[in-house]
Amino acid sequence: MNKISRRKLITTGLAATASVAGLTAAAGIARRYGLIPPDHGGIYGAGETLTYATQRLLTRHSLAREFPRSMISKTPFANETAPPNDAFKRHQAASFTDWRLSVDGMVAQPASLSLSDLRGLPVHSQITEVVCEEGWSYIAEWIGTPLVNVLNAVGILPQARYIVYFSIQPDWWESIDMADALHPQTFLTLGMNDGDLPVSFGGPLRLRVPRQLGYKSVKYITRITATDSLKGFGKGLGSSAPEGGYAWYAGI
Ligand SMILES: Nc1nc2c(c(=O)[nH]1)N[C@H]1C(S)=C(S)[C@@H](COP(=O)(O)O)O[C@H]1N2
Ligand SMILES: [Mo]
Repeated sequence: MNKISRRKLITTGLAATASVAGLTAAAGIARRYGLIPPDHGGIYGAGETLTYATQRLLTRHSLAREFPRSMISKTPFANETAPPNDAFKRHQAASFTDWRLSVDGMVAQPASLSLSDLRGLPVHSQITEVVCEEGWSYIAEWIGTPLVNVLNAVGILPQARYIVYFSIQPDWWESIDMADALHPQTFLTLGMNDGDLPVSFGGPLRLRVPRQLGYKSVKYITRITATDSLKGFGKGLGSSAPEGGYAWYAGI
């Protein structure tokens, strides 16, 4: 890309970013974005391409806002309160001892990790906000291991461009690009506010992606896979969100 077109891209993108902030405040961003197929430039709407590209040019390494402990929400809103299905209930009855996270795809060493395997990795915490596309949000402390630790442990291959992640709830699956997958705030989350992660908030295992809207933080994670293309997953739009009319990229 030459200098002028690059500058133009950044400037136009900044305007797009400003309007994205406004739309977030109006809690309509995801719907207004519509479909953003992640891996085919030709299908992107022009504005959506600019926004995603500019986010990645300017804020690839930016951090989601972290809050002081005093701002942790006293009554966080759990979007999901019932155990999701019978398979889940069986795991719950066994205190999640049989819960496994399969890690496969473009990795040198596919793995099947128990919760205690994950607890053996370096544990970090962050106080960040869950922002639902419907307009509500809450702040909590999330405790877990950065996803990058697992990706390093299994030897992520350089061709990998996306991490796709799946819930025990078959309708819930998402994907993120490597900028988010390797980002230090993207956590495989096992704890919340100094306790185990409650079922209502996605326990025993949730992927927290605090730089994006709440729906990217999928609960009850059982599998992650590394891939260079999202074509083979679902309808090929990158996740369940665009299949339901929401944006694949939901940066906040
Ligand atoms: N498996 C699963 N993950 C999910 C959801 C869900 O229903 N099932 N809801 C999503 C949506 S739309 C939001 S806004 C957040 C809500 O997180 P909370 O329940 O902690 O408030 O979880 C996301 N992850
Ligand atoms: Mo949501």
